[in-house]
Amino acid sequence: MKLRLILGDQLSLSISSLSDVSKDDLILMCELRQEATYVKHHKKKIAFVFSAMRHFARDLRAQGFNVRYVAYDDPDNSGSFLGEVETALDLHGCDEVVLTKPGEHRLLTAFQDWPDALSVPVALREDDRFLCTTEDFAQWADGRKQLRMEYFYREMRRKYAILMDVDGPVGGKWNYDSENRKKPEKGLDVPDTYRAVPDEITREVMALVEAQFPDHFGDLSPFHFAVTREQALAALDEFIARRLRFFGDYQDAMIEGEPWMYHSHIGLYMNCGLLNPLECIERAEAAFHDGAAPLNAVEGFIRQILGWREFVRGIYWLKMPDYKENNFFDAQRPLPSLYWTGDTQMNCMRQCVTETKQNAYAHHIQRLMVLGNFALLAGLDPDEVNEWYLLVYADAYEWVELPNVSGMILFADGGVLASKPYAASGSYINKMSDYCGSCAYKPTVKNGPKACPFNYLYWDFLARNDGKLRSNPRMGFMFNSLDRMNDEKRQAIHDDSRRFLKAMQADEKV
Ligand code: FAD
Ligand code: DLZ
Ligand code: SF4
Repeated sequence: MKLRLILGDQLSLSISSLSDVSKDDLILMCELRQEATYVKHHKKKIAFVFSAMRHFARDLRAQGFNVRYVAYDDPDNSGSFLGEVETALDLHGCDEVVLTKPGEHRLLTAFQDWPDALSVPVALREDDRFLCTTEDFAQWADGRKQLRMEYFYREMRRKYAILMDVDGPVGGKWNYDSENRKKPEKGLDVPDTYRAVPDEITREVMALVEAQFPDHFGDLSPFHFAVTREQALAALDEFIARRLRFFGDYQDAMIEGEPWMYHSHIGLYMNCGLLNPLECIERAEAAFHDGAAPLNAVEGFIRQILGWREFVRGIYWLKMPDYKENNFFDAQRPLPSLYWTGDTQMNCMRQCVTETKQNAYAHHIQRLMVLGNFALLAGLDPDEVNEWYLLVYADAYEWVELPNVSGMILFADGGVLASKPYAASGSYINKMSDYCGSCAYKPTVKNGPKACPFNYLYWDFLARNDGKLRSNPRMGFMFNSLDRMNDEKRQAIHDDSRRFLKAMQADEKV
């Protein structure tokens, strides 16, 4: 009889730890203080994970499996994986522990010590729910001077024969990003996100979360995430039917009051195991072949999953644990309170923080070009920014969060993931959103109290990091512009930035 441990983001029947499961084995699942509080996750994220875990356990039992499910408020709950495995071994006398490798390095190192700590053998299996193994990624990366997603993605397209013709990529191009920058239009009719009705299990979990985690960030209600595989598949189908066709056009667009836009909102389901990445890709590809969605939308969507998702995971496991220590710009400023309260005059930041608080979700361009861009320009401490991103989003696990934050937004890894920092001034946000119209600041004003802070902070960021960025060939154009500025202009940028950052650190409403 084997003890098979299933973690909260391993809710897949096809997971390697269950590949040879028998009805005599014991499947262990546990809601843990350690996992719910090592960062203070958003209330919706905890409710989502616990409810999805409880539904998964229910479905396993319905199929005749033995499940030991330890609820959060069980008086004997030890609060840790090791404690729960030891208790289960004592009570049930299993002769081996089987589990799939976790998605976070801190747990992998802890699990690797288990053979010494436990009296039975421990089988730690690969997580084969991803499309590129960590070994294959390491092999691909080996000997390359630069790791670039685009080249990795092309190999993945070939390997899985996705959107391929006999002589190359369908449509003749690998990447249709240049067609995916449509500005938001007034009166755009954006379909609502998928909304599941909470059942009794979810309602019980919500009461538990409210009682046990009252001081955690975020709104618990309304709760409408899918918590079963059937619901997650329905959410995927709804995306394919109603939003995929515009996914490409409006991929970078932001509209006030439209948190969901034409994105898929399935990342949290893939990351916890309710959906399999290949099935999501194949459904999108089928929609293209059926004429239900254009190539720029389908290729763009598939690139996010087959390209970016696999690429960031590869980088995480290739570079950890050192990756977490990276701080290329030596950024030290503490995370300002506006990331928790949304209390700021910058309308873009207010909208994105408020929506994050309400939904445990923000779409990619909000995470990257608003919240992330500000963190980069303001020189926020990578540890604090990473902690924030890891706890506020329902889809956040370190393997995917850390490379996006330290690599993509903060350039804290010095260019492992991206070839240059994604820094931008207010004109980018003004172009891609309608946020600036109702902002206290003006995106067209460059200096002074009415100027958009992104404008002067952008140049201040370049000036501050001149020594680290000037030699980057992709930054030459920007430094040429900086060099053409006269002393008066440079001084105004410097003074505005110091005034703004000082006020922000003093917790004034900036
Ligand atoms: P869509 O826009 O519909 O995209 C489809 C899918 O592609 C996503 O569900 C996701 O699985 C994948 N994808 C897209 N972009 C990325 C990316 N950059 N990295 C990895 N996968 C990607 N994604 C997470 O899953 N967890 C995180 O903790 C997370 N943190 C992020 C932090 C920052 C600073 C940034 C810039 C991005 C982060 N992302 C993260 C990536 C991306 O923003 C989310 O995957 C996406 O917003 C989830 O919403 P969606 O399902 O509607 O995605
Ligand atoms: C995110 C999360 C939370 C909030 N709670 C639990 C839990 O109580 N029990 C559990 O097994 N998993 C939980 N998870 C998911 C884990 O944190 C996740 O498995 C690791 O971070 C590895 O990716
Ligand atoms: Fe954001 Fe600047 Fe636009 Fe205000 S003016 S919404 S701060 S980009």
